[in-house]
Amino acid sequence: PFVLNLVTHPQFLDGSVTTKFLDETPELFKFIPRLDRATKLLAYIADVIVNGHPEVKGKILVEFTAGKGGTTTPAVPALPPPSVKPTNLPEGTRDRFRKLGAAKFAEWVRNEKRLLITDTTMRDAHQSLLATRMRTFDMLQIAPEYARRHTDFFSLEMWGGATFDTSMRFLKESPWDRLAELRQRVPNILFQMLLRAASAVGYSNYPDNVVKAFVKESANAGMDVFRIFDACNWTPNLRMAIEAVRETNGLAEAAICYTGDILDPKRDKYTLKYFVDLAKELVKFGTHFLAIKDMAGLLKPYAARKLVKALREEVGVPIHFHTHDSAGGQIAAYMMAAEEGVDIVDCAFAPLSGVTAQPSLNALAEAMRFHERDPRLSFDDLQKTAIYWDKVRGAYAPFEAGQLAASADVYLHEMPGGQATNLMQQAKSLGLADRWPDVCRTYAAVNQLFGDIVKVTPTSKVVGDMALFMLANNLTPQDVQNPKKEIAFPESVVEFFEGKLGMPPGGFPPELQSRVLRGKKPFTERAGATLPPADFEAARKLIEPKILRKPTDQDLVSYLLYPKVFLDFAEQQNRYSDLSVLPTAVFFYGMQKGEEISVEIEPGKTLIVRFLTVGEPHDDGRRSVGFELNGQPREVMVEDRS
Ligand code: BTN
Ligand code: 3PY
Ligand code: ZN
Repeated sequence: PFVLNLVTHPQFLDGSVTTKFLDETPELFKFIPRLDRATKLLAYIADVIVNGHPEVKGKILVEFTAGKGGTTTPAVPALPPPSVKPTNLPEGTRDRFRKLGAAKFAEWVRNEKRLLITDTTMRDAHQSLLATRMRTFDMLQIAPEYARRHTDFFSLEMWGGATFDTSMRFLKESPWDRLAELRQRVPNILFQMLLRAASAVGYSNYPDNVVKAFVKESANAGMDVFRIFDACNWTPNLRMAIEAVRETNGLAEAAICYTGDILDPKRDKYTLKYFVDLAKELVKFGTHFLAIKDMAGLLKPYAARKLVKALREEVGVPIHFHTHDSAGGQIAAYMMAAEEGVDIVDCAFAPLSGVTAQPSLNALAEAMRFHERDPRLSFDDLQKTAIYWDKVRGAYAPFEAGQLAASADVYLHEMPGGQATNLMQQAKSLGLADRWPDVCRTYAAVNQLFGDIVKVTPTSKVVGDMALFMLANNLTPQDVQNPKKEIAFPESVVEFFEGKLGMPPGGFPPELQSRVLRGKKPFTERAGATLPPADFEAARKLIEPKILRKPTDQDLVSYLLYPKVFLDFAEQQNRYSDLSVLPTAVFFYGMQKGEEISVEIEPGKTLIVRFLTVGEPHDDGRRSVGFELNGQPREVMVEDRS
């Protein structure tokens, strides 16, 4: 069943093929087998069985239980319930928002006595603890339970930030499908995402029309609350993004990114006044809600009290406080903030909470019980969901950060919680894994070299890249400043000093800037307004033959944000079909001999897959892998690259 790509090519079909076409369209000769989904999935599973998954190679699932046929089966959570449209669900915040509209809904939030809670488990928590590797599969299983049990939550943060590219890059699954599938199962609770202002969900500023298209597609796909931050707290970028969200029917929640220490009289760059003035600007730009984004967990309890009190006096919109528990004391910050009238706080379910992630939702709900701001969440309901997440975490052991406990070190390096595990993976890939303490120290030194900046994606990545670069090349801070030393700065560092990520408070340190730029002219205005707008129609034509189907608007946006990541992902999708339907243990570890799984490839269409055996290598280096598919024997040939 191999079909020559030419005859299915859109330009062939519409008759616009010329002889030059063959030369200009090399993808015609990448033969993607036209197979059915079952065969494609078996090919994937067989490949992982023979070669292992590159990301977890050498690791096996620790926990095994006795399985069928006297063999062992990985202890994976139960299969998802059939995807039926939920009915008779309790009313949640999304229903209320839709009924009231943005202004009245914000008023309702302001008038709530209860401290409201956002659950970050499906975004920030796994980004911060498991290098962003949580798969859609594990979210979908519990999603219907959320729609029934957790309708008192303010929102679920389940999208955006680093989860957009990593889902395609590492998990080979579509972020858009994740959003749609979750939306279908949870129609009643607000969904929330993290939007990096002019960087959308990327690592550098994009032309405005790309950011606008991304926001529009996200809102169309069911996103409600857009938490918008700029990595330099730069208001022109924040304003553009707030306006983009206000053009949709979503809620804009612009953020002040907290850094420094407002209680420390010696740190006078990021003062209480700085943050309050910034917040007032955001309200002027029309943000519906205000977020305090404490991405590194530096807003200590008494500082939180002081900041929330001051903001409460100066701004009328609801205030939503986000922190990371890296040092271990942040539940106290939430309680202080609650006393001063903060409206909403971000927590993660206990099994995915603490350390570089958010404070524990289960703990906070109990800490506040019987207080006048008691969130009034059912203990039992919270425990049931916690038990589920506890099982899920086990399958991701290879992605654990390595930081087992909270550490006050964060007050020195100020690294965002969402960056820690990802930077650790980056360090590992450069062979610097055992030098983690040096990575942290160098990270702090780079921050000083750069003028004490706000460190959050993408500026935090610039600092991280520079720190790894210095370690890999044995460069000291003195070397970096030494005009006699020739240094080829990493690309991201050059972009930062060009002003392509916005303007840091107080500007760039001039000497280092000219050293990095070597005569290159920095941006004097917003990069997004200066860059040539993306040509959507040209991009559409370009990618259609590469992805072998008509691009959707979502495809187009993915491509414009991440050209290579998207095309690689589309290729994998054509080769293996939608891999998000596989249980996580199977996706990463393959199957055990004799193990049987059922895979729902679409509602009502289920495959029963049983793995039998792997054959000896043939002369051509391939092995045959034997399965039973819905009771029928099936054999798959796989190249042994192990
Ligand atoms: C990566 O690219 O590092 C992770 C992607 C996973 C690739 C899977 S693993 C099994 C199968 N065989 C391949 O060569 N690619 C896919
Ligand atoms: C992200 O941008 O992904 C973040 O989590 C920043 O805190
Ligand atoms: Zn965060």
